[in-house]
Amino acid sequence: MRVLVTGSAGFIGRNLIEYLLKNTNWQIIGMDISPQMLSPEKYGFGPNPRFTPLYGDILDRVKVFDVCSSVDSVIHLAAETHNDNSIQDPEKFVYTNIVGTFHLLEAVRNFKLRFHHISTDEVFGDLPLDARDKFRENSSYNPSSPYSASKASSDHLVRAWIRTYGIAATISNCSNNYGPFQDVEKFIPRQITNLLMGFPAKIYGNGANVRDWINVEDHCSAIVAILENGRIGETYLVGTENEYSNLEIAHSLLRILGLDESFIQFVQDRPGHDLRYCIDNSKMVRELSWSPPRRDFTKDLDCLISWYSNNIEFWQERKSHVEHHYRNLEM
Ligand code: TDX
Repeated sequence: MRVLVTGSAGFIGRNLIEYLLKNTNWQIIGMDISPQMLSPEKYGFGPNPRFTPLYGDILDRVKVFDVCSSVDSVIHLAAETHNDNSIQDPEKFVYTNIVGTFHLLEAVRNFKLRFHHISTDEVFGDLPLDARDKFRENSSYNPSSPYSASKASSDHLVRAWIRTYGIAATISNCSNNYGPFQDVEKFIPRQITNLLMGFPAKIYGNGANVRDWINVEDHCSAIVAILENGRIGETYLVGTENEYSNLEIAHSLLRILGLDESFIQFVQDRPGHDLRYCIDNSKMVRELSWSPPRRDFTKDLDCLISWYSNNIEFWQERKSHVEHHYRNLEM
């Protein structure tokens, strides 16, 4: 099988490429807008005859059609993904996440490809902090931020293309991922790199907001399970019911690093900040026998701290840019 992965140089993309090379025999084309990621060496696992990195923007319809003409399947990861950026500058999110997905859907329809759309649990809005509710495949769409609204829109396009044009597509909505290569604008890498540099962890509001954290490798195994055995037209929710508040995570990082409370700084809250996300993954388990390994989250955080301290070249330059931006927002 020849598979196109869009957004291959992003956090989940890089981890997915590595996972696919290890766990399948597929030929993989990775398309991304990051020009420096054209060299396979940059991917951290060296050149591989089964992997071809390509430069390309999903907003370039001609390029999308050209690349899609030579593959059997598409895993669509390319997206603008950071909520805080979407609040400052929503336009890119509308174009990349909605129009970009539209271009891919048209190419998939034209070449009759198998399509898997990667989405987020945020499309369902948020859950109250004090309840045991979870998101399920039939939960109503109720996005809060420009980012989640753009992802919800892209999901609706995929559903419409399935129903109207009969494309062979599936959708997954996943919870918050953690793992190597995540950008330092996101919560866990931001706090790890702050603490490694001697700065405090920056906690929005009172830190009570809860996320359901999944190891990115488990997300990758779920994607393969859906692509191989998922029912066409279906949506699958992916998560591991690993709920922590932001403050709990910050405290775990402090404990691992042997730092005290003075390394926590509460800052201005995110406008419209979603309270809690949590996924009911029983459809994945029941239908696809998906069973991620049991993980020790504290141990995983410890490994991640080691990864960021051993891979400073991955984040150092980007960190000053990101923190400059956050300073302007007082966050
Ligand atoms: O410095 C911070 N301090 C802080 O308290 C940052 C960057 C975040 N936060 C909070 C906001 C959230 O409650 O931490 C939580 C996680 O924040 P993000 O890493 O920005 O993720 P989130 O907003 O939950 O969205 C994520 O999950 C769904 C991803 O960014 C999305 O791409 C994914 O689709």
